[in-house]
Amino acid sequence: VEMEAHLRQAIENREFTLRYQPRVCLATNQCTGVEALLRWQSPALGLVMPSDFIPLAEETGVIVPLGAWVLREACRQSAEWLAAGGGQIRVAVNLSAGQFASPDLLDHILEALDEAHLPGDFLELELTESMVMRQPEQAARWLSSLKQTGVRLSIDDFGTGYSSLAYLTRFPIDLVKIDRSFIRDIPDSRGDAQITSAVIALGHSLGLKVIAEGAETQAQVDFLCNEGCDEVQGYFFSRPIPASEVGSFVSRRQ
Ligand code: G
Ligand code: G
Ligand code: MN
Ligand code: NA
Repeated sequence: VEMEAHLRQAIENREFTLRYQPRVCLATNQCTGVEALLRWQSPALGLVMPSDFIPLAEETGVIVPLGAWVLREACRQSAEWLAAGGGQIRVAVNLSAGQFASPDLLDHILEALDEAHLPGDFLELELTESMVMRQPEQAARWLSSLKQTGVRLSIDDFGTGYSSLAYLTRFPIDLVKIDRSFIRDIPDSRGDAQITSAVIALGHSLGLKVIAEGAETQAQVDFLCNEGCDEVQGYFFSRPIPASEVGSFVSRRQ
């Protein structure tokens, strides 16, 4: 109960910040984008990680205004990088189920892009399989409306959910992100290596870009590179970093 009260106040009190984790293209070695990851610096509770407050934000409905703030802040920041001439990097924002179910989502996206004067294709929305598979017909309509704003759509944590493959062709998805649980034990785990190779091939055969999450070692990156994975996001390249450090990460790789 106490945490809920803090959470409600926290948006107004500007206690949230975003960290950005770079993604690297394996073919060019360049940074193609970053994923925005929310942090709550609470005066009362200290630094709170999303796993400790997103579920509560979902339960209480705070996720809708909080998610709107994340969209606005990520778009504002992305437009700033663009204006600074730091290269064409896209910002990816995680959506949660409560936001995806909210009729206000489309307006929040349009407002965030508009306010930042950011073209839609610099924003990517990360969805999960379970979010879209709960009501597939409705999700299909909703996703095509979102798509018309020019944003990219990706499936996060791919392989951990329903893994119904039908939706990959029925929905206007641009990318899949292989969940880091599959990457962790490659190349040693033959099973995980085979799954990863199969997801890369499947994604490509459907015309999707494939991103691997959570690569921490050179051996993992080498394996992914050999398998033709498009991009990697993981500690091997960078942990999530403050906005102020993104420019130099990007320029070091140009
Ligand atoms: O770095 P990490 O602990 O940030 O993130 C943990 C999880 O929290 C991730 O799986 C991510 O999906 C989720 N998360 C991070 N930022 C956001 C956000 O802005 N919105 C939502 N809905 N989830 C987020
Ligand atoms: O949205 P998603 O569930 O994919 O969130 C990404 C999460 O994965 C964040 O918590 C982020 O900090 C974490 N992460 C990103 N790269 C790595 C990595 O290389 N290793 C580990 N252990 N975690 C990672
Ligand atoms: Mn994500
Ligand atoms: Na993930």
